Amino acid sequence: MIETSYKKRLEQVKTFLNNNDAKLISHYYVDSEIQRLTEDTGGCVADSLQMAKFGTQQKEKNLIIAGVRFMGETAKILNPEKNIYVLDKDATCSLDDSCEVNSFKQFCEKYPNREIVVYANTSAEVKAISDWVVTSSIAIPLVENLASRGKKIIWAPDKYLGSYIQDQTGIDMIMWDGACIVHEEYKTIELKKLIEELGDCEVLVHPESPRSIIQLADVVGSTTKLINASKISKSKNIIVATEKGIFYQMKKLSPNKNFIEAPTEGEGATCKSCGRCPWMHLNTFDKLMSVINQKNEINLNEKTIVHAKKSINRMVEFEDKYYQKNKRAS
Ligand code: CIZ
Repeated sequence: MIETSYKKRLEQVKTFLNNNDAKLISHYYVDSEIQRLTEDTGGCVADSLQMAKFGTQQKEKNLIIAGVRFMGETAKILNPEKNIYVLDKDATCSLDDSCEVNSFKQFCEKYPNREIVVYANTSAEVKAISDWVVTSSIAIPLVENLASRGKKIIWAPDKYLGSYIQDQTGIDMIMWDGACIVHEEYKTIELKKLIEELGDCEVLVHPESPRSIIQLADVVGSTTKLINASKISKSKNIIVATEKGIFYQMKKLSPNKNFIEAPTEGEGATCKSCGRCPWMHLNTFDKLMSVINQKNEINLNEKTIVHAKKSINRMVEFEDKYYQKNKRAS
């Protein structure tokens, strides 16, 4: 029954995308049905950088981004000639929201001799006043490279990812005070108890989590790194501390493993947070089927695109060189 209704929806989406010269691109954190529809229509499910890169290689005029607003903006910055649509413009991100461009500009002006490095989870305007954009997949090598050249940095907006980068690279860092509302919820004592209870288990943690959670991890890394780690892990039980949309990819790769959410409910808590991003949840089938309209289109001014593109492209070039070098070395 479920498969029949999925097949029906898949046909509807295929027809819709064909009729509108459109491609669907989704993040690992959206609901499994949207991820599946994306894969089955020749789109791409990935992290924010790979989503944007995939967009640059498509012939379709319209790109539909299932994720949150900054992902749509990044797609627009890298594909200004295309029409970019998001399923819901209210799908934001607590990190992006914490870093309003004028306040951030004033903050940066206090430290004129520092490189400004911002996480991908920021607005196009914040990216436009920054020197570098990084995703969690490339943050450590890129910042290590800056440190080796004697640079000091301003980091925004995620204080937890920032302190993880600082711990790993030793770089001198001034930090913005932002956090992801999902990752901030993981509970240390409860995670320790769960690890003890399970015995044979592996703990995968995204570095947007607090340091005390990272300290309990077997693997720390970006969404892509955690998915790969879940695949090669020898453990039957995998505890995952990141948005649960990612379980879809992990289960697909390892159907016989148990994937367990890291606890978000503290001792004596009267309510439980769900380890789910409320904005990623806004990406639904119904919204997909009516996405192509002005209300959902991402528009950015040209100056913002030009400046933001410069700092994104610096990361992309760094990433390409970094992986080429490491492939040669391996
Ligand atoms: O850059 C991304 O897609 C995010 C938000 C996380 C990650 O680790 O990939």
